[in-house]
Amino acid sequence: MEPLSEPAQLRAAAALIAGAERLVVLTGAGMSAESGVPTFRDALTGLWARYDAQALATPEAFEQDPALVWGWYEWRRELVERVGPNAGHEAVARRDAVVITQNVDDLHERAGSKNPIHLHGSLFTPRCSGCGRAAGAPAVGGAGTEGPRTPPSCEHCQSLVRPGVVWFGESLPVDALEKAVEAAANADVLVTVGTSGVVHPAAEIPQVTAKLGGTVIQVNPQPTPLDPFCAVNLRGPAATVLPEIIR
Ligand code: BJW
Ligand code: ZN
Repeated sequence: MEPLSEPAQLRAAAALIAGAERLVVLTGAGMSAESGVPTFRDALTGLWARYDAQALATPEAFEQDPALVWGWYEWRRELVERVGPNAGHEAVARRDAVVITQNVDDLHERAGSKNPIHLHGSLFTPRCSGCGRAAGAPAVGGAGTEGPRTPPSCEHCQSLVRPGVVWFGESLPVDALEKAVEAAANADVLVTVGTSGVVHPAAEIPQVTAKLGGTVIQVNPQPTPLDPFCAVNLRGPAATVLPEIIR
């Protein structure tokens, strides 16, 4: 079959989404890029340019240097608080869809999506690294400064408070993963947006839909390992493409 032209691909995706009865949207860091949140695998800027995000997002990094890791997450939380959802988040929120996100920001919620499934946790739910109790939401705002910051201690057991995110080697929250897989299995259309598709098990979610006969549409300026599972690959940015295909 001749590859469809770009406008034809956009029209095809829009028609598939308009006709979907059970629509799922799976998002990654590229979804929030145009809001001003750096993607995970982009070179970090400023002070953090010396660090590899993949090396900071581990339990071992927190054990070795809790202030470095806590400072990085506090800097990111404050950055997210200063920005807002983009036209892509808003387009997603206008449709009745199950939103599954790998992002630890809250931009889907702030755009109006109801109960997005957070596979990798949140910047806003710190917890004790010892007893696991919720540590209370961090104070809104902050200096926006870069650099190490000593994490608070748990008021029950004095262990250090850690970010409420899922690091490499840690299990995803069971209920979130179960809900995500169930939604993907039942979806007639799944739109995957702004994820490099290299982190598992999240990367397997589009395959669940494709293998069970659903249609997968991808929105990403770059090719990814998910390309072969996608009926339509739209090579563009989320904030431009999503409003064109979700009407
Ligand atoms: C745009 C755009 C625009 C730019 N518009 N698009 C099977 C095979 C191999 C390995 C494993 C496996 N199963 C488990 C593993 C180990 C590991 C893993 O996957 N490793 C691989 C990297 C090799 N997985 C785990 O450890 C997971 N746990 C687990 O499986 O437990 C059981 C187990 C443990 C050990 C062994 C086996 C089993 C946990 C994974 C947790 C991931 N956590 C992080 C950090 C969260 C906190 C934080 O944010 O700091 O989650 S890592 C990081 O990657 C973050 C992201 O959510 C995640 C995915 O990244 P994402 O969203 O795709 O972002 P990028 O930056 O990679 O890509 C951005 C994309 O956007 C690009 O494609 C751009 O082109 C695009 N883009 N601008 C649209 N405007
Ligand atoms: Zn504790």
